[in-house]
Amino acid sequence: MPIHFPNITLSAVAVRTDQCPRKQLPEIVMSGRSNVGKSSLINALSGRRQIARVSNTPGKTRQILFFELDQACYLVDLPGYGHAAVAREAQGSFARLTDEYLNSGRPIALILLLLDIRVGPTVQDVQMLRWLESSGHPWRMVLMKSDKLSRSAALQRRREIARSLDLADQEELLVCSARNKDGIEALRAVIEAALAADKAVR
Ligand SMILES: Nc1nc2c(ncn2[C@@H]2O[C@H](COP(=O)(O)OP(=O)(O)OP(=O)(O)O)[C@@H](O)[C@H]2O)c(=O)[nH]1
Ligand SMILES: [Mg+2]
Repeated sequence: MPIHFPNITLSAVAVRTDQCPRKQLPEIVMSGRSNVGKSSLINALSGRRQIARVSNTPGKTRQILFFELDQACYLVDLPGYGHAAVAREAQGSFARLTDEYLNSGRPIALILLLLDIRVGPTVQDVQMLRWLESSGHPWRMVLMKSDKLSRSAALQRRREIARSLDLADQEELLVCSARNKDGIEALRAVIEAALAADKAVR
């Protein structure tokens, strides 16, 4: 069934995993470095300008936010990791929350790992990627802020990033922009496919 993406509401805010929603819906998870555009991507997917809070201040999202999407799934906005401007101590507590969430047996249908297409993978992105590969969860990498590059430069960066991470199929890396909406329709289709696949295995 196609998802009506504008039908989105914030339904839970968790600072501890026992505050995650009780309702069992498949979860589509946004992960990645602070400031990479996780909250912006939720806004772009839904076409709602400010459903998720966006800011120029890194470390804006400090809790796990659950957005219920069209009664079909939750879009999960994780706190970003690894920005120098966020105090180390605070980073530790977000990282713990994220770890607990990812390891608490939630019904995860897809994890999106967002990278800045210009910056490429950081040490923590590589750690996250290796964890994803061993986790058994379906995942996709999303190269954000493509509006900052020409189309040909974006595709060149995609090749370089795929090669540097030993990812065989560079076509699997989605090129996206929350600003000019490049790749957003393709990502909606990826989410719908992940939900269909999830339904088939549960
Ligand atoms: N040019 C451009 N800017 C973007 C894009 N996506 C996000 N931004 C900007 O990047 C900054 C951070 O965006 P957020 O969506 O708050 O990033 P986040 O990953 O949620 O950050 P945390 O909540 O700190 O983890 C904001 O200034 C956004 O406007 C994009 O696709 N293109
Ligand atoms: Mg955020």
